[in-house]
Amino acid sequence: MNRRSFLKSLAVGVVGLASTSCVTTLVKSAGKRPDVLFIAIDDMNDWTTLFNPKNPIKTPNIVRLARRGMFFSKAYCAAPACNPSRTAILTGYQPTTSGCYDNGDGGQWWKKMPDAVTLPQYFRNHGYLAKGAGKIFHHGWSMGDDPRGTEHSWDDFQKLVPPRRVGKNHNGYTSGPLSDVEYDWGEHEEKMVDEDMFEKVSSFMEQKRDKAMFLAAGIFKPHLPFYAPPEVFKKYPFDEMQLPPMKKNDLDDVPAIGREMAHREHFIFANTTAKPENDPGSLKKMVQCYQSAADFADRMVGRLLDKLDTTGKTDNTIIILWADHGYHLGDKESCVKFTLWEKANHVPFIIVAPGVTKPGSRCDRPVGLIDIYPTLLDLVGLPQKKDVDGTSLVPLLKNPTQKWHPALMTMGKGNHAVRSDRWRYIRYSDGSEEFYDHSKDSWEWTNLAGRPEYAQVIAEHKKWLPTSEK
Ligand SMILES: [Ca+2]
Repeated sequence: MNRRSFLKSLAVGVVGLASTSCVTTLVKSAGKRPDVLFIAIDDMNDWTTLFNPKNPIKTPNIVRLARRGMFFSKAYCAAPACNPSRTAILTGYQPTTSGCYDNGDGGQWWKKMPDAVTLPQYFRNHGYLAKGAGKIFHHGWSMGDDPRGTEHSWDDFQKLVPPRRVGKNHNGYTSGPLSDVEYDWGEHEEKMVDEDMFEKVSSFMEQKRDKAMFLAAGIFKPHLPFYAPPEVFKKYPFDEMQLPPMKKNDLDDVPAIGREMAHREHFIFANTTAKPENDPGSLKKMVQCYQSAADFADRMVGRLLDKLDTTGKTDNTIIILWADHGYHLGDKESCVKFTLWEKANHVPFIIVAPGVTKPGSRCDRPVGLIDIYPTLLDLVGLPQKKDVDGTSLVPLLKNPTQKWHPALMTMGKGNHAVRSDRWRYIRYSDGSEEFYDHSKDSWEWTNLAGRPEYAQVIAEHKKWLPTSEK
């Protein structure tokens, strides 16, 4: 039995057919199938007030959304990079199934799976309109659109180019990679591209239609360049700012492949930590700009919700919000994603399903964004697509404390992390390992792999590693 069929048998065994009744209620009471508002955020980590009111990044609008439905406090991407994470969500296949592991040429999913039926495409095939704008698919090849062409996934889609600064960078670097606009950060006085996204999505909401709609809103922030309008920065006074805790020699107990992952694009960490704190190019300044860019993304979520509420369709709209992966902000000597640690993989994830989710509910079971595809089909009452890797989360929407399986993350072939309620187990392609106890080590400072007292619990986690990889 491969991992996929094992997961399926487990899901059926554990959850039975518990989901059927609530879904039927939703569909029937609606009179027609519900709309879906699908909100994607780029590179937003868990250092926000959604996870803890004491966290420094203020996300009141995402908190407001969570109050309407269920917040998954332990949600994980399939892969900590834009393209493989989004490919997994939108095709339903883990990187180990699709062979799409990274943002490079090998991640061109449409070459490996030209006939993949994407999530919006599946909705269209079943009578929905599918529209969207901004970064839904990875922006690199297609500006957020289906790289095979709009017509494969959408009735209408607005491609958008991430923000570009004309003229001098704000971070003060005049040479080297950090002088490239893609790595810039600072106050941005021009219109943000996410405002164009919002305007387009708003216009889609206003259009008259007979069919139910799958509507995708792809927010580019907080992804680099870390830009936000000046007024947002006022919420994050530089003198009151904190940096993530950083343990000296944190990587000493990390295997070589883990250190290599942490040091991908190491020039950001190396350059920013060499600058004095009050320099525009310092780590502290960069983190302030990330916070502001994440705050700006939250404002976009607020505008989308307010707009939806004006249409009168909120009660018949499933809202799903996710970020494609997390982000390191100097912790683990890293200022990017691309690692198998908690900070690069732990993401905001909320589902609001009228008639199914209880307002203000919370699920603490580890779940994967790979589960979005079957979950949405389940919620709107469409037939399941049988070959996808995830399992519907509707049973957890009904009973958030029920038994569930761990979440799986992959960074490059052969490198995986398994996250259970309490533990994170990492195994790299050379067989080296890490193991962390989240009940007392949320920043993953102490690698427990190799200690005999954990051998049995590590063995339990190993069972969830993929048994075959494309
Ligand atoms: Ca991303």
